[in-house]
Parts: sequence; C-alpha cells; structure tokens
Amino acid sequence: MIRHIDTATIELTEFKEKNPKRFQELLEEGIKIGRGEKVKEWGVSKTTVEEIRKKYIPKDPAAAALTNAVIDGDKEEAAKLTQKLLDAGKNPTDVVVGALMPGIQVVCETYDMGEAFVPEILLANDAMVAGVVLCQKKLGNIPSAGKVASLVIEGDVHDIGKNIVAAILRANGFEVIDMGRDVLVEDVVELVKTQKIDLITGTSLMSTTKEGLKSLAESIAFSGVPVACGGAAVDEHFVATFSNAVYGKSPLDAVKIAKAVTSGKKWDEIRKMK
Ligand code: B12
Repeated sequence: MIRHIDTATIELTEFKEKNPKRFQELLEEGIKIGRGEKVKEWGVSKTTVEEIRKKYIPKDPAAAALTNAVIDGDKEEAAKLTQKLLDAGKNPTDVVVGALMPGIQVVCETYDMGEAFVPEILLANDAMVAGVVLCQKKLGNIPSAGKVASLVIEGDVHDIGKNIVAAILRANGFEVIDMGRDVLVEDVVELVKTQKIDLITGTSLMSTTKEGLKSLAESIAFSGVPVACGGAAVDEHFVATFSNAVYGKSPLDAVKIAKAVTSGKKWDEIRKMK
C-alpha cells in the first residue's frame, strides 16, 4: 500500500514507464470515477483483513500462535509463547523477525484500513516488546560487535520500527544506545562528541519529519559517524541526496550496514550495497 505522496510519485512514474498501457487504462478509469460514471468491477480492489493475516501469519503453528498473541495485544500470552519457542531452542532473532514482527505488521496495516484503532496498536506493541525483552535476555552478555545509537527523529513519535531495529541489532551483538523518539539533532551531535559511536540509525515515518534525517546527517558529518536511515517516509532516492547516510529497508539491513561499518568497509561501497 502507498502511504506517502513523494514515494507514490516515484512509484507512479516507474509504473508508467514499465506498463504504459495499464497506466493509461487506470488514468481513464480515474477520470470516469471522477465524473461519477461506472467502471468495470476489476478496476476496484480492496484488501481484506483476512488477506493481510494470510500474508504475515507464519506457517509454523507455534510461531503463528505467538503472532496471534501480538495481534490480540495479549502481553502475558506473548511472553509465555516467546519463552516456549526459546526453550525449544529457537534462535532469538528468528523469533523476533519471524513471529513477533509479523504481528505488529498485521495490526498496523489493519489500522491503515480503518479496521483497527490506536489502543490496539499500543497493546500489540506492548505484547511485541514483552517477547523482544525475553529474546534479548536469552542472548545474555555477548562481546560487543560495535556501538550503535538508535533514534526516531525530532517531531516524530512513531517508535515501533525503531524498537525492532534496536532489538535486532542487540540480538546480533551490537551495543545499542536507545535515544528514544522525537530526538533533537543537537542531542545526537552531543552524543557523537562525547562517545565513540560506530553508527547512528535514524527513523522517520512522516513526510514532515524526514528532512530532519538529512539535517541530522549533515550536522554530524564532522564526526565521520555514518547514519543509516529507515522508516516508511524515506527511500533510497531521498537518502541518496545526503552524503554520510545510507538507506535501509528492514532491521536486517541495519545489521548488514552496522557489520559493514565496523568491519572497516569503505563508506562508498556501503552506500552501494543492496
Ligand atoms: C502506529 C502508527 C501511529 C501510532 C504510533 C505509536 C508508536 N509508538 O509508534 C500513533 C497512533 C501514536 C500515531 C500517531 C500519529 N500518526 Co501515525 N501511524 C501509525 C501507522 C499505522 C503504523 C506505523 C508503524 O508502526 N508501522 C510498523 C513498523 C514496524 O514499521 P516502520 O516503523 O516502518 O519500521 C519498519 C521499517 O521501516 C524498518 N525501519 C524502521 N526504522 C529503520 C531504521 C533503519 C536504519 C533501517 C535500516 C530500517 C528501519 O524496520 C521496521 C520493521 O520492519 C502508520 C501507517 C502505516 N501503516 O505505516 C501511521 C502514519 C505513519 N501516521 C501518520 C500520522 C499523520 C500520524 C499523526 C500525525 C496523526 C495525528 N493526526 O495525530 C500522529 C503523529 C504524531 C507525531 N508527532 O509523530 C501518517 C504519516 C503520513 C505522512 N505522509 O507523513 C501515517 C503514514 C498514516 C497515514 N496513512 O496517514 N501513529
């Protein structure tokens, strides 16, 4: 689903180039709809809650039960089922990526359709966090692979994705300073001046806050600390417009970038990584 006008513009332009005939058809249908005329049934499609669940709920029944506990916002059940998977020898990162994350994804997409509400998102987030905490505990004290600071940029409170990124980085041995949400650029500048940080991860979910990531990258360029940028408001085209930053789509991209940075890979090569 397209949620941001600037990403939508890029996607539409690409779609027009790839499939000009279908683009023209859709354009004509849009004009007809605007005039109040009837269009063919196939021109209208609506994703259902069932389709969303089918897309994300894992096949494995034990993992699916945990995903459902997150969807239901049942914190106790999520903790119990996470522990059960860990006791059965499941890898903590796999539990986060394969069972906890899909749950929050279902609730967020259902919310987008108007079929779920804010309290449901918040309860699902709490249930997911209850599981994430146990996964982190399972990993125990492992030698630090590097130090990453994770934040949601100024003006933005959407921290669910950032929390997942931080959890996955920790699960992969990185020490993470969680700076929270609505974080001021000057606080990050202060941090890189006072501590040795290998990488910053910045998240933005709104078109009104994404420029903040650019300003963050530019403001800490003096320190040489790179910024990995993610979240639904940004894409690789936007992040390519600032120098010491690289775009990542998933939490595992954040791990890939952090590993590349700490292994001394050249920054230019990291920016070209797919
Ligand atoms: C949940 C939600 C909320 C919750 C946030 C709760 C919380 N603690 O986070 C609440 C209800 C509080 C909320 C409030 C608002 N929201 Co809201 N919200 C959403 C919603 C439904 C889901 C976002 C989400 O959590 N997605 C799930 C997570 C897991 O995904 P993610 O954050 O993208 O992260 C993933 C990846 O991007 C990646 N990732 C994330 N960060 C990083 C970083 C790096 C380095 C890497 C590599 C990867 C990476 O990993 C994650 C896991 O896969 C979206 C719509 C949507 N479906 O996206 C709207 C949405 C983001 N909200 C929106 C708006 C407008 C608002 C409000 C302004 C509404 C209002 N009028 O009050 C306020 C904002 C207040 C503020 N100042 O921030 C708009 C933004 C529109 C725009 N174009 O800017 C959206 C898109 C809804 C819409 N369709 O209009 N919201």
